[in-house]
Amino acid sequence: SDIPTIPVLYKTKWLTVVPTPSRTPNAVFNSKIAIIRHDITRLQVDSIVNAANDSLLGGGGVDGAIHRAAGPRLFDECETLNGCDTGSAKITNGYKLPAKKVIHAVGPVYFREKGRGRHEILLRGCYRKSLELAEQNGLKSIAFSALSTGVYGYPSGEAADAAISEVRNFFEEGKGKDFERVVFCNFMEKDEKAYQATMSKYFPDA
Ligand code: AR6
Repeated sequence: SDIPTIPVLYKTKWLTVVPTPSRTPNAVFNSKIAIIRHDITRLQVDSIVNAANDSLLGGGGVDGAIHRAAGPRLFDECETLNGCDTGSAKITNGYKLPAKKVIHAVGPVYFREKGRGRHEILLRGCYRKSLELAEQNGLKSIAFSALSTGVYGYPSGEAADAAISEVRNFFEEGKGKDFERVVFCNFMEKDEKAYQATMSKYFPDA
């Protein structure tokens, strides 16, 4: 496996919170958002978001890592779901993972959907549906993998912009009031940098 084994960290230690802003409306959201670089399978949160494909039957990348860490009962549950549309998500148990639930989101294949002008709508749909599922299931923390930015070829910067702004929109609509933490969990330094560069645009520090 190319995935290093990293021990579960204490919640207070793995969080990197962006600096507290001075404007009140942002301060409300600011403490709820975090960017980290870590193996998502090691996070002790209510839900992690998998970058799945429309079969929901596993694959490589973060999907493979999640299935390996969760054990075979995750595959058994996924088999009952009849796949999932691109731009949407479905929820399962977490089994052997430290996370309680897995939200399996199907991001767009960048170059295929860009040609149809749908790449961003579909990626935003994944974030939106995942947030809705977490809220509907009473989950208070959600950690997203960087959906579509691996083999599906979505550029990190563009993906970070869609992801972070969709979370901000969700909060602006008065949703997710019970959320304690929304985490963007990156694996590669380039993705972490893209998220850090984009965060202040939607969760400003000013
Ligand atoms: N923890 C967190 N992030 C990870 C991990 C990990 N353990 N491993 C990889 N990443 P990808 P996609 C990051 O390719 O582009 C699968 O075969 C990785 O660095 O996993 O949405 C599915 O079954 C990247 O930033 O997903 C689908 O067929 C991000 O996870 C297809 O790949 C997503 O990369 C989905 O492609």
